[in-house]
Amino acid sequence: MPPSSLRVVYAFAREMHPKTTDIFIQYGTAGFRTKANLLEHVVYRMGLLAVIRSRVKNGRTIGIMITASHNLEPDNGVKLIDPDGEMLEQSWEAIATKLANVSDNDLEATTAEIIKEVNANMTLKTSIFIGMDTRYTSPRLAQAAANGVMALKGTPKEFGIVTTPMLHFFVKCRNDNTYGTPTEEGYYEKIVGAFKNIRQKLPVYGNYSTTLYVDGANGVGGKKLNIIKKTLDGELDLKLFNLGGNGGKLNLNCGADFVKVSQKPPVGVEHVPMQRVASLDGDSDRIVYYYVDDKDKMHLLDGDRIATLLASYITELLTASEAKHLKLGLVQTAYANGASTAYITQKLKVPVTCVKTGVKHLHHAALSYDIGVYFEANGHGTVIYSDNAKKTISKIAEEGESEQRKAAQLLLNFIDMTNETVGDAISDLFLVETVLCARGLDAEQWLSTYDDLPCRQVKVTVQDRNVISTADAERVCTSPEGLQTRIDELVAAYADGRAFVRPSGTEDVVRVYAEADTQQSADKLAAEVSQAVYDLAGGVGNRPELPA
Ligand code: 16G
Ligand code: MG
Repeated sequence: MPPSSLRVVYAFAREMHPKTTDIFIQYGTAGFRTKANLLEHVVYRMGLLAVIRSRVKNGRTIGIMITASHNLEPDNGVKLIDPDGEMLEQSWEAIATKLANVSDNDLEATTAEIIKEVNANMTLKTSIFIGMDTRYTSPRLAQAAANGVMALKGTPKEFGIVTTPMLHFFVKCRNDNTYGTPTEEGYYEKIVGAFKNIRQKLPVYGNYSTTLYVDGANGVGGKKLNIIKKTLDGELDLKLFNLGGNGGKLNLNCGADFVKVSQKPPVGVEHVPMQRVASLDGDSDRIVYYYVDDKDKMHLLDGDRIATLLASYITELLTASEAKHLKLGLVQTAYANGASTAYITQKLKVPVTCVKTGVKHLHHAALSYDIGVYFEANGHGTVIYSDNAKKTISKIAEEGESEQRKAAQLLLNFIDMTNETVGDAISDLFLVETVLCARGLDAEQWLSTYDDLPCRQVKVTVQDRNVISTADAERVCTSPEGLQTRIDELVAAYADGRAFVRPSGTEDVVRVYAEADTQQSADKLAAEVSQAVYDLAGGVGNRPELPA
């Protein structure tokens, strides 16, 4: 397409979605994310980019999701979904950043330049899927995205309010119809259908109870579970809280991120001692569990716990179906509790890979196994199965001996219940419930599998967080000079001590993580490392204090 036919790109931009700020914005770990009122031009431009990306991919469908996940209501964000339902290819992040930041006057020329650079065939037909979370700023941004798509003669298809993982699923199904039907009904049919199917084969026994409380973070996940709930015939008794009504604010003192980081139960959830609660985040791609014991102490079952639960059950089914040659591996980040890694490698004998924070890194590493289980401690994760694994398991399900067949059939249901494109709180919830039911476990028994090391996460504000560089999956800090040496000295003073620092990809802060043999030590170590960051990396505001 010659640049002259891109006039409309500029006209749309100038008249409807002008760039009103000079603040530089970067496509980060999970797309662009900032105050909603700074995003309209960015989202419009991502509409343009989605069409270009689709045309580079032979007209295959690309997704645009409007969400700021677990951030509070005033924020919003946008990310692109690639044809197989995965995150946007990393090399395109710089292109997205460039397009988002040029002036309106340069937009037409930059768009033309990008089209040329990536060699997109602009005559191809293309449809772009658009979804959004429940924020009040989302509809307006979704419209800007659709306008961007239309400016380059793509066809937008809007799904309205959906969870982020649903949109990933729709994109995958649209480009590969063997995976499922690209509609909300298609999603329920596959994932919830598989759960109901497996529940017929696994009677409730032992300490497992079908009552599950859910903290919906006042976001989209709870609303969707409310739809699903009506179709569950006693297989699971969902009691839903924080559904967005009654003045509940999105992610405010509730949701998976709040529960994980503050290690406190969310507001708005009825308190029943020992009751298992699943807490989702605002766009429903994270889930953690917790319960409060009869002494009012909260016990967290985070992404590490879910990963180990799923990995051990899949291993059990692989052994029973005699498909042991399929290589199962687990992918974690530096945030994984040291005790979980020890348990996985030493007890489960499952290999572990550690990668940088961010789903795309985990997903990528998981692809190297026949069956890759990946989870961030924050509750984002899923399981992915290679074609070879699926074929092998299907064959055993048909041709194996009776016991092998049974296990392989359960495994096939398990695969269907999994949203393999990305971490999915709803899919993960059904997977966890299946394993707990199959093993007759209550939350306390699940927790007793191994003992977490106490840990603490804190943030430090510095002038420029990019002065912090890391290596070795973020476990070593390579700049500023002297910081790692200081961290090593501090860590050495604690039993089971471990600490690392990294610049956040979603907030203008440096994150500090510490663990040690007692909570007091973990808190103290985190505070000491924070002081080191403050001193050596240009801290601003009050110097972090040591606990009394
Ligand atoms: C985003 C990432 C998540 C990561 C988090 C880290 C996706 C879909 N989400 O939420 O994986 O754990 O960022 O945030 O990639 P941070 O860089 O601010 O610590
Ligand atoms: Mg999220």
